Amino acid sequence: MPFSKDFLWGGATAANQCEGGYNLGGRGLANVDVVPHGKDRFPIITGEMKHLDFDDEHYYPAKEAIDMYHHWKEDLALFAEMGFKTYRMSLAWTRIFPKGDEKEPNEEGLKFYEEIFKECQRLGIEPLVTITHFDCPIHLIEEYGGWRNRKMVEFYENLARTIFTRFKGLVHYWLTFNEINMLLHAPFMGAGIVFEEGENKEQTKYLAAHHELLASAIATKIAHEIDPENKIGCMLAAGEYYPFDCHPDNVLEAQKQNRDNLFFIDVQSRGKYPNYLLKKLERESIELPIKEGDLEILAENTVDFISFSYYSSRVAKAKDEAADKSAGNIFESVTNPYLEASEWGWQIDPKGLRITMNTAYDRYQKPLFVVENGLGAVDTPDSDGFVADDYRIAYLAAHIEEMKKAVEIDGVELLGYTTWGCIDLVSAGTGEMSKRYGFIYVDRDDFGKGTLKRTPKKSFNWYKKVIASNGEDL
Ligand code: P53
Repeated sequence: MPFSKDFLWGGATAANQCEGGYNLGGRGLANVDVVPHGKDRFPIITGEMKHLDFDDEHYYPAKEAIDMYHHWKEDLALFAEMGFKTYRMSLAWTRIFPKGDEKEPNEEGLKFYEEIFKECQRLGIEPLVTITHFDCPIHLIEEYGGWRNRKMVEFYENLARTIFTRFKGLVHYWLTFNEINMLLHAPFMGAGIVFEEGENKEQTKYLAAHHELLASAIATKIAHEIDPENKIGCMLAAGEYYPFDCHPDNVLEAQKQNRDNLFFIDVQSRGKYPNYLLKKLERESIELPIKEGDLEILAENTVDFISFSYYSSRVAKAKDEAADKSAGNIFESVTNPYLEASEWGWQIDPKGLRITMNTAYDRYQKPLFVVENGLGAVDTPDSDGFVADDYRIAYLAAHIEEMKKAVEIDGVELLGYTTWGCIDLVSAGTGEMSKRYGFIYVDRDDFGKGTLKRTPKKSFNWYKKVIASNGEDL
């Protein structure tokens, strides 16, 4: 049997994409709340368009999302029915620190999560908690400029200490930043950054990167001090870059593009900036804001495990002006002619998961955790409201099959697997509800209409069987 008996099967969500209740329980406003659905979304999430409040012209899907704020008990019960061993979720920073720079936390926010964790404990579900999943308090953006400011490290430290103390014994698995490399591609989501005119954007991104890496290391230190049983992971938007072909220029280009993402977790896992990155920054006259003591903190507080999301592999080509680009993703990639694509143009490559796992394990020699994987698709319920999502089952089964090979044949250490959007939720990239990932259908459309009723899809029973058989019955 490839998977150990305590293998953590489950599903994953993020607060801003499912919770809603944006103005309830003393919660403050965050970047993720003010990101609308529609054509302005992209310029906003990439920090190119300043938009820090609501207006009447746009629809804001995160405000209510799927209203898990009021449905969490019912949703956890459904996860338990599938046999989840773990549930990956994130905390909304602004529920706990509404503005972000307060000294004392908002008790109502802490209480909200405490109840969820207690219910998880009762159901035998181990929470896997992302401390920040693309969220940053608006006040910290307006007042301090987001993660370009070193003060953010202190605010994050306060958040981390608060939650590790309060949730001691209830939570043991933590991720510091969701898809930390996303800050290079969507800096408003990844780091609360809105670019100013004439600003050196690359410089700003690496400034933010150093601050997040430092904050991540400090959080790791505190987590271990407060409870030696805490396990802390880094989190990467992964997906190996393949060379377009065997032309050495393309092989070199693929290596370069892989490094642009991997450098973050090189730091988090090995404890130092890799030389290839330092050389690149030197060439581009970009400075890292390293202060005395920073490098020691990074070196002494590396993560316990490596987690990542995997949706697709990517392709790199040295001279790619004329190349056919694969659509619909924040990450640019040349189209892979051997692969099919989802309705949103994300190419489907189960073997790429095995390849990505092997690269990560070879490089870090630490246990891995696949914390996101899934198919965003249009689901059409029949007259009874039932969705026969055989396409989703096929996608997941093929990926689990390859994951199994990585463990059984290649000997990769793997802690668990959580599918993305185990219940339908708002898409991070597009703000749509119609891009669905769940085992559970939620009656809500792209414009906020619907009853919010939850209905298990065909994949619900399928995943239940997968978990019950520990991955044997696919
Ligand atoms: P959506 C792009 C590429 C890889 C991962 O994405 C990404 C994105 C963002 O579009 O994000 C992760 O909802 C992220 C989740 C997100 C999920 O992938 O655009 O951690 O928040 O929902 C899927 O289809």
